[in-house]
Amino acid sequence: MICQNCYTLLHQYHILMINRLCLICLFAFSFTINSFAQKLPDPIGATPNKYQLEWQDMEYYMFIHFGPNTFTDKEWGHGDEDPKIFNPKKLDARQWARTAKAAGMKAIIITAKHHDGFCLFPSKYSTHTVRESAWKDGKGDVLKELSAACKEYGLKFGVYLSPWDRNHPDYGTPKYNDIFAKTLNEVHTQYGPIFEQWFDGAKGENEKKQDYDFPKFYEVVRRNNPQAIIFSDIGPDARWMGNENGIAGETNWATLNTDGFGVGADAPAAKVLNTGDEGGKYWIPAEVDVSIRPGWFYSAATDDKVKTLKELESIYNTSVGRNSNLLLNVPVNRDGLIHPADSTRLMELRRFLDAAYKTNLAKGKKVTTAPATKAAVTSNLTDGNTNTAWTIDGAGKGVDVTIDLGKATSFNRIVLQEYIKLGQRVKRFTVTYWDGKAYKSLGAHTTIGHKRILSFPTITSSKIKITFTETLGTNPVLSEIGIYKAPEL
Ligand code: FUL
Ligand code: CA
Repeated sequence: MICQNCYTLLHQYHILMINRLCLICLFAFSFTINSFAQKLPDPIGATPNKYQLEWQDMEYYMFIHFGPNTFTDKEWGHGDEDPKIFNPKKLDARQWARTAKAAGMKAIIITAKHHDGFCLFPSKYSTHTVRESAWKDGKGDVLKELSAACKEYGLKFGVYLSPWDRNHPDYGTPKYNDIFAKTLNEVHTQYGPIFEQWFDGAKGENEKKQDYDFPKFYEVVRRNNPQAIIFSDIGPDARWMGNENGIAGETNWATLNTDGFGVGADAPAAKVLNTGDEGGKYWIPAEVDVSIRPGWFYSAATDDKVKTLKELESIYNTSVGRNSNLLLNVPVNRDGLIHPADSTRLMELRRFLDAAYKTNLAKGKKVTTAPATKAAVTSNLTDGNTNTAWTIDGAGKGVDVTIDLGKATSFNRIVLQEYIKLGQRVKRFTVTYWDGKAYKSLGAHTTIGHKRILSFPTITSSKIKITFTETLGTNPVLSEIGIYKAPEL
């Protein structure tokens, strides 16, 4: 027999011992983990904030140009078009969202207001909107329908608004900045959450002068949607990459010096936007905006000019594969639908990308480095997890990373990713492959950043070696290396 008091004491003693044991186990366990864990260097220079990090992981999303231009076959409306012409009788925003989702895109950004001033929502600050159009007897609201459709399909929603406005009577007067800020505020309070605010820097020649109050505009966005990435020629969160052909610089730094520069005519040279600034003061990664057709707006005349799968894959490589996000424009037609010519091509691209990147031939394969690093750490390079990284202590003075595929293997793509949370470092690297007798060149390359895709004709080899010849500050910090065999096009 044991009395109740003794029993309770004994019981408490047991719990105490169990807790102790657990603590000891936990300590031993974390020690084991820590001894394998990679010690990572301090960040270098400008680094992404958490919203930029999430945004860079999105990689690929849809742009939609839609408005009176769709009904007039114009690219730049004059702002004097009769709003009644806007009448997309079969408009189905769910079809757009369904298409984007099936295409593997992560979001949709729509032209809430293009240069002609027409608002795809019934703005209180304009008389040139869907409310004045023939569509749904003026009761329609494209932003409302699209933001709901995006939520339904698990896509993020973003908006393009052109500061340049060829319709608004106050454009060119100090009053306009306030009007534009209020218009923005309507969009950001009624249709959020908004993941990206796209500010277009374009403006025609010999147009009314207007000094934009961008700090005021940014404040509206930050106040209502603090997570939103603000895009313009120079950021502050994401930048234009200098052309509309889908081709980011082969060298592309996510860092840029923007002090003293502005949007539009005051922006840095297109060449600079294309490559970023090595060691630049701010983290402002590039976004590649390009249209699937020759124009930004739909025209029946371009139904047979939708970019080919080969062209789209090339754009994917020169955007996502060059440290940029890809914002692919798919213009909606006069019915208010995505045309089958475009959606067919989007699905072809999806199927291609899925096939190409389904199997990482390097996954779990043996990686060795010179100088040597612990096997437990090099495995971080091929574990399929971008949150685990590899590096070598010390300044970047030539590091080799060799992936042994174990047997002769055919491949035509190599994908490299830097652990950009700690900044962008890689400046130069070369790739070689073992042909059975010697290492042969797969070229000399420059930056990596979030993602770099190297595309080359299929080779068969059992080993590839990547030599980092120049990095900023310390040795490279990489999160993943992938080797793939894409279908031939
Ligand atoms: C440009 C505009 O002028 C085009 O019409 C289009 O909207 C494109 C995305 O940006 O600056
Ligand atoms: Ca990893």
